[in-house]
Amino acid sequence: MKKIATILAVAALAAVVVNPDTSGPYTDSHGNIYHILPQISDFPTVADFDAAIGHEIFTTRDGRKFQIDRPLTPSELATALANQVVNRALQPNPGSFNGIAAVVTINHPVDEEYRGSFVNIPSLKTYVINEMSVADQALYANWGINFVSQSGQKWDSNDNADMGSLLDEAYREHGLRGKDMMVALTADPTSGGAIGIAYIGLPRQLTYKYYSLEGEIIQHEAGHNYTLYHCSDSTCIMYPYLNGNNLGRFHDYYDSTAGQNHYSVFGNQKNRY
Ligand SMILES: [Ca+2]
Ligand SMILES: [Ca+2]
Ligand SMILES: [Ca+2]
Ligand SMILES: [Zn+2]
Ligand SMILES: [Zn+2]
Repeated sequence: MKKIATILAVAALAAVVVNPDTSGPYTDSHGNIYHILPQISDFPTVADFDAAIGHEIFTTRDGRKFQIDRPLTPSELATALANQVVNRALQPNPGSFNGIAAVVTINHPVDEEYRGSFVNIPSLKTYVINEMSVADQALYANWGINFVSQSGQKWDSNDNADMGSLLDEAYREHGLRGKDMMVALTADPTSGGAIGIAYIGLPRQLTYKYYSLEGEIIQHEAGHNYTLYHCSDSTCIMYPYLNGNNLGRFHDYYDSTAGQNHYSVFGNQKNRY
């Protein structure tokens, strides 16, 4: 009996040994297990990646769910940047906001690489506050959700971690700090494979330094924070990748890919945080 107990104890110990640089292994909706998250370079074409991964829901070893928000191809990026100025000016869509605002206070852990892309902290603050105003403009107009950046910290991000682990690290080391939501910012060079990540239905997200598109990415991640999944509508901000025309747009019909009407789900979830 003693020998069996020892073997069981060893087995139990092996089960809890995890790689600190990843929040995986990750499980997809088919039960497939990933020790490293899939990237575009794992597939013959970007279209193949989108077909296999664009709408997939992954679960971390701690049971948190997310989808992969992939980087843009060079031509997609050019389109997104070319359309950005116009679309930022055009948002938001007219909405049904009844005048009662839900203030959602935000804490920002900002990693060393992100900080390093600014000449000083005041210019960083100005940039982040502007991107947050881009991110919540349509949310405010439609549902009265007002993101208010209230605090930030210097975060030292693990240079070897994957995106889920980076999000977890920011939350573990800084977290909400008494605010309603964490919007962490990173420019870590080794985190690859995504331009943002948010856990579905939890008030925490991580957005990457990605040209000047953080406002668009933060809005998409906020959709995930408010329980939205990726849809099949390329004009919607919850499409699996940014197309540059979709800032402020949440589709308002039932989509079987997402299993949601984004507009009505957001309306139902507007007081979530
Ligand atoms: Ca705001
Ligand atoms: Ca750290
Ligand atoms: Ca780092
Ligand atoms: Zn997404
Ligand atoms: Zn949508």
